[in-house]
Amino acid sequence: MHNFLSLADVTDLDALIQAGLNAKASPFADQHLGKNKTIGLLFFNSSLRTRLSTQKAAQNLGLNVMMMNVGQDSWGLEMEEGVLMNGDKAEHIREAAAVMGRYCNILGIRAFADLKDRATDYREQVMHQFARYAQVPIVNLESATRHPLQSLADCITIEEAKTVARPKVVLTWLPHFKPLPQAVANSFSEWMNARANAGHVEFVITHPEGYDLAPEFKGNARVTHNRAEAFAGADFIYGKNWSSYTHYGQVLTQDSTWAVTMDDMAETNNGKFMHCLPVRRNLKVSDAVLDSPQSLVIEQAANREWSAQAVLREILKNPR
Ligand code: AN0
Ligand code: CP
Repeated sequence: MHNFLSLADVTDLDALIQAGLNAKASPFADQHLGKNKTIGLLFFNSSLRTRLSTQKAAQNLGLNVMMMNVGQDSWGLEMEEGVLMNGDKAEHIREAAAVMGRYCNILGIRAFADLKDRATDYREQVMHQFARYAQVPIVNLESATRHPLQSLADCITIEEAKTVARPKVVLTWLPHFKPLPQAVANSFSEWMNARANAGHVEFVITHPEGYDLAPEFKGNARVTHNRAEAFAGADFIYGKNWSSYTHYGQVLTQDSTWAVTMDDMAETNNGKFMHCLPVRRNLKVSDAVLDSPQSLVIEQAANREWSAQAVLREILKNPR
């Protein structure tokens, strides 16, 4: 593996999930791989889990770690080509990425969607410009349209917690008053479609009208607006809010009946509740669900360390 930008960079998903489980069982087995190498973690946006789990994973592999909040600690970066730089951006990505590529053997980047212009967000300019100019492997720490490290942790968590061979996994939209990116839902759908195609899960998406994911992310998933039908017999309920893709970046409804409660969980097959976190309690999901033994959210977040470690290991093992 060179870059880890999306599922397309993964040649063997089963093996990558297993590598995550191996890292969890034996965190320091590959300490030599990162020795005398450096990873730079660049954040255009806030983070708790991604920042700490990726740092931890890198250290488990013997890597040195440098972190920066881009735009806050460094100069604002211009991403467009051929522009007259007389605005608020003091440095161009061409120089910034090239320079950071000299200091680091791997760069991880978090850059959320702006949710203003769909074509701009779905072009994934920040990831592509870094990949183009840094000359070192790039790891997606949540981009405009994807969060693959989260999806890998989700796959690991489902693999560990499943009680049937082919569990029913349901992605359900949750209410929120703020527009959030589609990235987590897009990626989860992309990865679960791959798991479904390989016969490992049954995958269903449920959301209110107007919240369809982009066709390339929805893939072959079954979509229903009938939430009760989706929840019936589910083994995993994966909650996430996202803003509309069709009416781009808009909040079309805040219908509180889409928040997950214990009554909803009672309709499942003693299902587990998953969420990538951060989560707003009682807005998206009740205290009772999050505090019940059915909640996997802490284990899921803990598995972010092992998903990051599996990916960094794969990159370190296969230098181009
Ligand atoms: C972000 C999102 O929805 O993409 C990050 C989730 C990991 N969440 C918020 O902005 C609350
Ligand atoms: N799930 C996740 O990526 O969390 P952070 O935004 O805190 O990194």
